[in-house]
Amino acid sequence: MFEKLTAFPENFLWGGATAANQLEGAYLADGKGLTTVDLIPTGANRMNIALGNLSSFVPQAGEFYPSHEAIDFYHRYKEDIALFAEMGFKCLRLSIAWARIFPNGDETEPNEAGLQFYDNVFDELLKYNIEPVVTICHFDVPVHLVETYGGWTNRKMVGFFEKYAKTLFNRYKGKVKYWMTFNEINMLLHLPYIGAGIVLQEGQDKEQLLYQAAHHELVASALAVKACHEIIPGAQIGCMLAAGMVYPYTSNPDDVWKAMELDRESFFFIDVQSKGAYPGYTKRFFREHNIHIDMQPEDAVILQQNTVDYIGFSYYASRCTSADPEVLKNSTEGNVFGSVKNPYLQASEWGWTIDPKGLRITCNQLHDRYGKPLFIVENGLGATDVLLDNDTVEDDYRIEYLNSHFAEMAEAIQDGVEILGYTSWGPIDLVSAGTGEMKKRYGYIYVDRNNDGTGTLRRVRKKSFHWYKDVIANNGAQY
Ligand code: BGP
Repeated sequence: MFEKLTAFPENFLWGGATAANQLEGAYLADGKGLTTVDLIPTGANRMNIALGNLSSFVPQAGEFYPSHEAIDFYHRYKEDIALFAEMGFKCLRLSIAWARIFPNGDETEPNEAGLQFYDNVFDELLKYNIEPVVTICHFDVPVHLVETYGGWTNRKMVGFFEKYAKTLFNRYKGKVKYWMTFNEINMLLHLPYIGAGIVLQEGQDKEQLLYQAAHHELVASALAVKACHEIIPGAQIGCMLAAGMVYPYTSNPDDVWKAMELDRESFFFIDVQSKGAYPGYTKRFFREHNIHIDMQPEDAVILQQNTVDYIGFSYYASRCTSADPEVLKNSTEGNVFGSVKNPYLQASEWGWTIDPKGLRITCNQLHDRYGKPLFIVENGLGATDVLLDNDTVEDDYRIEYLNSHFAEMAEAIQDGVEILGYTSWGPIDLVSAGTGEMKKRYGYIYVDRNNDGTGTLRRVRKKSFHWYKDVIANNGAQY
C-alpha cells in the first residue's frame, strides 16, 4: 500500500510576493538611479510603449508616475513586515531595485545606501523568522543601460548583471538563501521594454533582436546561478516563468499542435535554464525565421553547467488557442498573452481567466517536464475593493479565488509534485504592473492610495487577512 501524502510539508513556505518598483516608491532616494518603469505613467497600454529617445523624457504635467511613490514601502517597511508577521508569513518574495545598487548599472562601485536599505529589510524579516526570497531583476533596468547600450540587445549587459548579482550574493550571503534571476523571463518576447529595456525602432528586425536579448539574459542567468552556488553554499536559485496552461480550443490535432507551439514559446526559456541547452524546436524556429544568435564559444558550457535549482512560476490564468483564424477572432484582450475565450471558464474584472484546475495541471506539467522542485511565486485575484465604514474590506471573492487554487495546489502535492512554497501576489495592495493603477488590488492589506496618487497610505486589514492567517496557522490542513 502507498501511504497518503500529507498535503503540505511541514517546512512549506507560505507568504507573499512583491516587486521593488511596485511598492517601494522613493524612486530617487539615497542615490537611486532611474529605471525603465520610472518613465511610464499610469495607463492601460503602459507595458507596450516604444519611447523612442529616452533622454528626451520629461514627466508630463498632469500625468502620474506610479513607481515614484508607490505605497512608500521604502519608509514603511517595518510596519508592513510586522503585518506580514502577524499573518504568520514564512517567507516574503521581494525584488532588489538594480538602480539602488548600481544607479547607472555600469559603475565600478555599488551604492552603499542602496545596499544598506535591503540589509535593513532583510534584518527586519529575519527578526520574525520570515525567509527572504529575492528576485534579482523584476521588470526594472537602469535607464542609463537602455540609453547607452540598448538594454539586453547588447552583450555587455551580461557583465553588468553578473557584477550586480555577485555584489548581492557577497553582501547578503548570511541572510538570503532563496534567489531568482529574472522575473517572468518569457515576458521579454511580449513586453520588451519592461522585460529587457529594449526600445524598438522603426524597421528593426524585432524577432532577431528579442531572441538575441533572450540569449543574453539566459547566459547572464546561468552566470548568476554559478556565482550564487560558489558564493553561498546551500543557497537555492531558480528561474521564473509566467506560466499557465494553453488549451486547444477543440480536439482537432491542428489546435492541439497550435497550443503546444504557444506553450513552447515560453518553455524554451525554462528548457535552457533548467536543462542547460537550446531545445531542437527552438533551433528549428531560428532556422525557419532566419534568426542568427550571436553566441560566444563559452556560452554552451556556461548554460549546460549552471542550471537552476527550482522552477519558480506565476500562475494567474490559463489560455486557449485555435488553428482556425475565425475562432482566433474571438480572443480576449485581458490577459497579457491574449486568449480565445474558453467557454468553460469565468474571467476576472480585468478579463483574466479564472482556472484553479489549470494550476494543478500546470504544476504536474512542469514537474513532469523538469523533475525539479516548483515554487509558486505569484498567484492571486486583481479586483476593485471597497473600504467599508467599519474599516474593513469584505473581499470574499478573493478568498474564494485563493481557496479554490489552494485546493488544487494540495491535489498537485498529492499527485507527487514537490512544491517548496506559495507566495500570493501583492499581499499588500501595490501598483499594478499592467496598468500602473492602484485600483487593481491583490492584497490582504488595503492601502489608502488612489490612482491619481491621493490617499493617506494608511494600511487596513481586509477580511482575507484573517483568512490567510488561519490557512498558514493550520499549514493548509483544510485542503
Ligand atoms: C506579473 C508580474 C507582477 C504583477 C502581476 C500582476 O506579470 O510579475 O509584477 O504585477 O503580474 O499583474 P498586474 O499588476 O498587471 O495585475
